[in-house]
Amino acid sequence: MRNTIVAMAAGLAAIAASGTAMAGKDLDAIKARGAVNCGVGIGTAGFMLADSQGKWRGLSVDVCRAVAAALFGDAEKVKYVPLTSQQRFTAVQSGEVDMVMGNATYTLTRDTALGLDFTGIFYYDGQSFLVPKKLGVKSAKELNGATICVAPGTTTELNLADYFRANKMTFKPVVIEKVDEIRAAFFAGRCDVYTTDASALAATRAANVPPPRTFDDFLILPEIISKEPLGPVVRHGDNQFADIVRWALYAMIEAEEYGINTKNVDDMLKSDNPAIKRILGVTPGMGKALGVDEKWVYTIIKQVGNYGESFDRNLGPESPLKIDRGLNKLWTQGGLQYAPPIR
Ligand SMILES: N[C@@H](CCC(=O)N[C@@H](CS)C(=O)NCC(=O)O)C(=O)O
Repeated sequence: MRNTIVAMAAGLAAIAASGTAMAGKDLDAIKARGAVNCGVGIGTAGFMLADSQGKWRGLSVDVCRAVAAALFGDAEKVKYVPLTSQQRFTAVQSGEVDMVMGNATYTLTRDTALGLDFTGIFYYDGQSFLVPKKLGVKSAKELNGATICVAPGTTTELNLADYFRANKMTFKPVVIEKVDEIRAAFFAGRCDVYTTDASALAATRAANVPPPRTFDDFLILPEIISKEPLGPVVRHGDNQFADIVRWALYAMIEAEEYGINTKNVDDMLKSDNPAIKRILGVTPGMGKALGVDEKWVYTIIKQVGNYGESFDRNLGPESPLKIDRGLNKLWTQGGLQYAPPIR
């Protein structure tokens, strides 16, 4: 017993002296494996979608890639595991995946009772409703008695019940686990309405409408009935891995704030700005504190891009979705995206 205590004290002293974070067993396993196992959705344009070559793309995918860039210097060192809304938290609890980028809403019960940790908010979302225009509905308040398609194990399902109860309306749920089957059911008219996060509705409307119908045959109702702050999820218990996931996302946001992007990151290495020098590891210290290479942010930006670049490419003007930055603008532009300082 006494020896154990002495050994523990020595270990803690060594960690304090080195000034680096303590590696936990999840991080050790990830390093030994040489890749991050990242849980994603089945396929939603702009967030997580495998192209015809099997390459995953999207804003959520880019956060997995940023973590791999920080850890391994290589954004390609990710194994993607497609999961349904029902499977995603069990998969991280059991260790099947190291993290989940499954458009999971950060809530108290998920962050506590499920044994998980949310490490930030990569997209400020809210729940809405998608309807065919021919339904003739302009507001969610006109949905009394509607048949509504919804995924199980989601905040969506709970908010839907709350909203209809609060507005003294009834609905008939059609609960379907796989997102592609939900979309098929909705487009086949098995439900009048599809409800989920507004961003996923925009993706469905832009990328999944079966011809001959088009984007213009559908409408997203104006009501946003909930807060859906979407965050990366890790298992509770390995603080250093959680820190890496947390700061990989913050690095993307911080780089946008400082105007560091994929195209100029090499020139930025010559910047005189002390903050930029710290962020890019020209002035060392940040990498050591996080337990990764000093060039971790440089690598993220070089290989993945900053938050705004990823948003524009996947969800914004350069994508078919054309989603407005809205709440996801930087705080300097009136939005909520705000990274604590890298210092
Ligand atoms: N944000 C909500 C709902 C998120 C959710 O599960 N959505 C699923 C079903 S629409 C999804 O995005 N899946 C994406 C996919 O599988 O591609 C939550 O965390 O419960």
